[in-house]
Amino acid sequence: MQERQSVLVTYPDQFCVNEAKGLAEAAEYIILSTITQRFLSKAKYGISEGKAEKLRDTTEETGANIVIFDEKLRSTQIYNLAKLTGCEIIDRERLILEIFSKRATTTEAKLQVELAELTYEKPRAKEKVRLARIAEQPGFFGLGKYEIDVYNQHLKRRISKIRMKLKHTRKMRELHRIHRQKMQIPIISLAGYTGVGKTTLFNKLTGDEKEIGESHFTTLTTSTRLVNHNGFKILLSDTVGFISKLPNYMIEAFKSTLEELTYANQLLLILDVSQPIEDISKRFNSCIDVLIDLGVSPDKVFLVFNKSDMVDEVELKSKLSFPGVNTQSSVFISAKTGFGIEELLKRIKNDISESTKDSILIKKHEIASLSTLIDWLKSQGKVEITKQNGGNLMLNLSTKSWVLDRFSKAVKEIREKEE
Ligand SMILES: Nc1nc2c(ncn2[C@@H]2O[C@H](COP(=O)(O)OP(=O)(O)OP(=O)(O)O)[C@@H](O)[C@H]2O)c(=O)[nH]1
Ligand SMILES: [Mg+2]
Repeated sequence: MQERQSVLVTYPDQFCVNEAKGLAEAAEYIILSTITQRFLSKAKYGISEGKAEKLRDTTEETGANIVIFDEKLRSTQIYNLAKLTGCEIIDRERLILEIFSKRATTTEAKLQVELAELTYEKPRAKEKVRLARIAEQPGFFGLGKYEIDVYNQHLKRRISKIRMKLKHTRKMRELHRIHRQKMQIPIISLAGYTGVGKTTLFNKLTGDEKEIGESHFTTLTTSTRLVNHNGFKILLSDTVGFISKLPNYMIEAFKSTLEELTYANQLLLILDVSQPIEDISKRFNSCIDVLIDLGVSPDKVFLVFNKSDMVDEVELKSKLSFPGVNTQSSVFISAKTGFGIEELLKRIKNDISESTKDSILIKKHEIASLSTLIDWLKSQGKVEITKQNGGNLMLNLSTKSWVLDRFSKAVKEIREKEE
């Protein structure tokens, strides 16, 4: 396919080169050559003028007609690069959007991708129209006859329409979630970088046959299934994968999908142990950043080192020594061969059933809406209730950590609704 032949521009760092190549391949581009530079944020071309000339020469020599630029570019920079090289320019965000768009299968995922695409487009629209006017070839960026306000109006209307539709799917998710919470079973979510094996593990534990894939972003929607392991029941959720430097508006667009993570009683953060330790460490940090952004408490995170079958025992141990890792809360597994799965389930069970103590004050007017949950709490552990002056209740609890977590969330939700 002649038209997908590209030259990649990225940072001189193996992690960045590998990641960008992975993304480009997932979007079905063939990379003919790679050019690197330490800074990709120069005003005119992103890269320096000298490098830009080298890029032009390389595209000519290789016959590539696409440049993949592993950073966010402004429209003027895209325009300048396109003019210099005669190639189509795809920046990092555009590349991720292309993959998302290829992978989206459900209605919700399609809407989320379209919202991300329009949000990408919005700040660029004005500049594009200006450039279209001064461009030598009319219709550059396909915008020639559009007037700025007409185009902006169109974008705005479409964005608000999609937001409305997503609100509806979010409501549906909320109903499902309330239903799941009523089942009084702990919820465990799988999170992690794209391609680390979340869906493979999900399939292994649930017996499901969800699509797994070698390239990035195979899963774009969350699915939840019941796992019954010798009477120990959990609800397991598989989620969309992360990538470094994921722009905020993309997280925003996928919020209702990612929001599921904040309702989990425990989060299994999956890492790919077959990668170099520097890469594992970088991916670990970018996942933790996204989780913190979403409001997930780091003490709920349990680390799972997957793909152990690809690494020997001595090397495995050495993969643990990067900052931020709590080796107590981690386990080695292979979702493919089943190695370590029993141990993982045992650890989940122990962690989730660990007994915790806490005191929670319930205000008088909250008692009615919480009475069913208080009854459930009593059935799950020790609850001492002291009535205070004014009719408030002080609950002294000693119960499983996930039960306490579920109860605290219900109290928080009631309080947020009141505000
Ligand atoms: N050798 C080996 N390969 C694995 C293991 N687990 C997963 N894989 C492979 O890793 C690739 C990615 O697996 P997925 O389960 O699709 O990864 P994912 O985390 O769900 O990826 P996204 O949906 O893109 O976020 C596939 O080619 C799997 O066969 C494992 O334990 N060992
Ligand atoms: Mg997946």
